[in-house]
Amino acid sequence: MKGYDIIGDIHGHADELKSLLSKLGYQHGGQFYSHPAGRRIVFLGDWIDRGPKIREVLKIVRGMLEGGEALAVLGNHEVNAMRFHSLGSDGNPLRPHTPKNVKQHQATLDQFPDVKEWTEWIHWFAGLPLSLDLGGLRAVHACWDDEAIRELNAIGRWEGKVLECYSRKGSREHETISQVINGPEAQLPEGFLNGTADGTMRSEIRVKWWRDLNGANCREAIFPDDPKIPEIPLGEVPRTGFSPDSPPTFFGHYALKEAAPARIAPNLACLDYGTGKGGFLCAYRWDGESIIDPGKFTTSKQSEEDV
Ligand SMILES: [Mn+2]
Repeated sequence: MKGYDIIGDIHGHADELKSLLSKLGYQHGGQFYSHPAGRRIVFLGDWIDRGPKIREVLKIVRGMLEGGEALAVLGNHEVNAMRFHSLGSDGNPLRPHTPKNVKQHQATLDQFPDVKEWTEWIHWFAGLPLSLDLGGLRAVHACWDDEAIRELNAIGRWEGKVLECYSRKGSREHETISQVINGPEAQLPEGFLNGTADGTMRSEIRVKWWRDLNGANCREAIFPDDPKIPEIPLGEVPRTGFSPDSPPTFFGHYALKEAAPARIAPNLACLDYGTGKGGFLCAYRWDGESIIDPGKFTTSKQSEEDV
């Protein structure tokens, strides 16, 4: 079996991506990166926004996909971009151009002043999946939920009104797609707010969707861990659907702050260590094992800090 190297959120950090690819043994053959032993990359989405070299990241990812050297799932940032640049039946953008939404997308808007070029990238996003089940290995941007993944297959890609339906909270499309690309969230009780990494205050928390959250309090449920969150009961327990006997499952999205990568469970690892937020890019080198090996993470960090 040929191995896969799974890479977490990149957010426009092409230099870190190139350094990670070369550490993993990939070489640029003129058109795209490939591995001499036939290994392939699985990209976990969130290639755009924030960083300085978004076009270069997209070209590397797309080149490898089109060359057959990689597979990929979309992240919430790509899906948000599709909505930002699409109009609904009422003539308004599916993702409203509020100051908060513009700010989140600003680096991409600045780096792609040519609407025609950007529209072409959006069309490319629309052809990519939201989850991958390769048998011995699964990949998703934020959350693996067996039922949501089944439902995704029934909903299909973005043909017809899927993107517009997804933009309506409460719709079947929103419940399903958001579960997979944003992950489940829980409401904090009245009066509590949660300060996120980008400085906004939210009344929701992201949760540990791989465990049974019945009976858990907010401190136990929140992911990543945050000692500032009080040990108050979870209001409504968010929907989850990760089987403990799943094959190795990899996700990104959560911008972990740990200094070194680690698995969450023998069959589960998050590969987003906050590139561009003071963190680093992270990959896992998978060779068919059913137990994630803590020694097989590779990062974009310089050698003395290597794991
Ligand atoms: Mn994300």
